[in-house]
Amino acid sequence: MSTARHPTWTCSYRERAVLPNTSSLAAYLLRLIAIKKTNLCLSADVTTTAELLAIAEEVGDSICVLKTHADIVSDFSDRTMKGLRDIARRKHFLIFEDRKFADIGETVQKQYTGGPLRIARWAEITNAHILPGPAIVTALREAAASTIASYNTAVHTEITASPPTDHDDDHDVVPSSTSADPLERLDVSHAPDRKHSVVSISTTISTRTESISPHPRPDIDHDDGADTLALLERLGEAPYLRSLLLLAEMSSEGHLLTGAYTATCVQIARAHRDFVMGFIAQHALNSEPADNFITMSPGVQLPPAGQKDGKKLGDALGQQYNSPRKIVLEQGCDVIIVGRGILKAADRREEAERYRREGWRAYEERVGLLKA
Ligand code: 5BU
Repeated sequence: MSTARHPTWTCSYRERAVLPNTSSLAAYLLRLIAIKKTNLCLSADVTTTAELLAIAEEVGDSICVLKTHADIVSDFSDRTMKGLRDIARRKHFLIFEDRKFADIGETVQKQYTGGPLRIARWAEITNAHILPGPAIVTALREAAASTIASYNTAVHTEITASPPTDHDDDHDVVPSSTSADPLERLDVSHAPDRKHSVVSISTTISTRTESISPHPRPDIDHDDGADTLALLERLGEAPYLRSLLLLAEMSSEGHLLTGAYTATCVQIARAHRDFVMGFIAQHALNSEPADNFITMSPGVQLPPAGQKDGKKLGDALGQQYNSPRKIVLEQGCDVIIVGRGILKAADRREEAERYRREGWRAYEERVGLLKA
């Protein structure tokens, strides 16, 4: 499969945000990457909420996506979800739960929306194997749509009020925010001991559906000299939408996601461009003119600072590593996913910056913004 000459290979992230067949969430991510100048995704493989929130806070400025394995977090709860969403909003990154769904449609819908993790509620992106066939995609898309419909509401809270009383402290029900993120909004059921007689809540429900005709954003897409913070402010919060990555290849030694399997994965993605944002793969898979899939690649590590690229890196359990340069420049991938390379560093913030710089440089070289 020759993909090297597909136009997206040399398109900037900004240019790709306005190509046809780009969903709103994909366009948001591409703009976010361009503004923050980072194609780095941190794989936050830690086992407690405290560690997860600490690492998100620590490296949040250097990443475009934070990848989680919620099922390894021993105390995962609403606090984890809310904490993550809060940091994602402040530091501007998307959340990707690496759930690797692989069951029949009926089951994956429940796994995606229910159980203790309620993934669809807090993770913009998740991923799936196509082993069970294409219905896994339609099932997850349907579940995502119903999650959006039930949570993507505009809540207007109004305090009516009651003649002033000498219990003014009881009148402090205020919307926590007008955020697009429902986890951030007022949850009256948790309001402590209110005097309901003096509070009236009115709720307006509006739902948005995913569009694959990107909206131009001249305030972001054209360089008018604004700095990163101003551009992030203009970009605003992530839309309350959901997207899927299909597992088209793995990084581990001897994996079976090859050849015809990978090609089928691409065909299934093309049939669901509104929901499938791209792939987990080791090389870019765009080959038809209409393709603008985002490829995210795990199995990325750098040799220790100061050491040259040398022998092939891996771990003792089948993981195989490539450098950001190989993955982005030579294989045409869009987002590098790094776990232990950053998590085990003495200074994780500095190490995340090192990966960010390497990934960004490889991208600039690929699209011709930097000479080799
Ligand atoms: P590492 O510490 O950088 O090796 O972590 C890699 C992460 O990416 C880890 O969470 C894996 O579950 C995940 N991963 C992977 O390594 N290779 C794959 O092919 C896929 C996911 Br799919």
